[in-house]
Amino acid sequence: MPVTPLRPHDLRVGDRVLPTSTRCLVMGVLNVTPDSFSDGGRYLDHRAAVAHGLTMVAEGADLIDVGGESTRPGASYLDERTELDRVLPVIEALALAADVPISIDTRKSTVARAALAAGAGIVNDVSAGRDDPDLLGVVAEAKAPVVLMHMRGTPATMQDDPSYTDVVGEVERFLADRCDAAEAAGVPHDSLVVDPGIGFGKRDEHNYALLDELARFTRLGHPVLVGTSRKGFIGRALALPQHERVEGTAATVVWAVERGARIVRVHDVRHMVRTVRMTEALLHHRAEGAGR
Ligand code: PMM
Repeated sequence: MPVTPLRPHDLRVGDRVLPTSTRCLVMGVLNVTPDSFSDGGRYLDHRAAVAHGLTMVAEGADLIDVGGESTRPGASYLDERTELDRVLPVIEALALAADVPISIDTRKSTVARAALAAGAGIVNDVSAGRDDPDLLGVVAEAKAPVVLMHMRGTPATMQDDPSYTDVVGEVERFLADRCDAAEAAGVPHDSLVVDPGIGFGKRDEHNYALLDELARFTRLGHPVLVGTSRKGFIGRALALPQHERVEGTAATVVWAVERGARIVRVHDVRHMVRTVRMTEALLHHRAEGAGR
């Protein structure tokens, strides 16, 4: 039997309310790494990163996710100073110029703390508070929402032969446990977001199973965030390189929204805003027609 998605709570970010109870938000990805924003030299171009963030806002992004550490499969650990140098100038500038909340994609409490002080309003931790035991306390103190994502291992090791006996059940239990840990650290129930972590310690069959049963994660009572954008399983399905995965990404976004996703983390904001809105128009009419 298909599970009907449950309506989650909204998210309060400072004095703003993100309406996750009523629609799916689009989170624009801003990876501030040398392979994204440099002129080919060693130095990052922070201005180009800020400009790209503002373009995504103009294209309809509801929030911008700034990250300095690559979490791609096989990526190694980044030192704190380098991560701070990458993200802080961009967060400071965007917090002043953009009228949407900014999230910081980090596993480190020190980076989270500095980013929140610089104007970020949300913390996105792909380790769900496991890598750094202080991170959830920093989030609680700042009264900020936090994204708790499932990952098997670390980015350096996660694709070394991942296996599960019941991937959906295991990810569900993991997320329930991490939600309990966050609440025990003082983060309120209504500040939590859960994410099954597509591509993080998963084979293609695991990614497909998680997307198929995505609605189950809405039973945890929080907005579900999904990050499929341009990921490897789309490349393998279509035999296309990263920059040609926009249509494949759109198909996964339609699928995820129909199964209750309330935040999609995407690179191609203009296209995915339209994809989400059209999917929601279809869902709205289905709901209206239900009584016919
Ligand atoms: N994926 C990436 C990085 N951060 N955060 C969350 N919450 N969910 C994700 O799926 C996620 C993430 C890796 O993707 P990228 O390298 O294209 O940014």
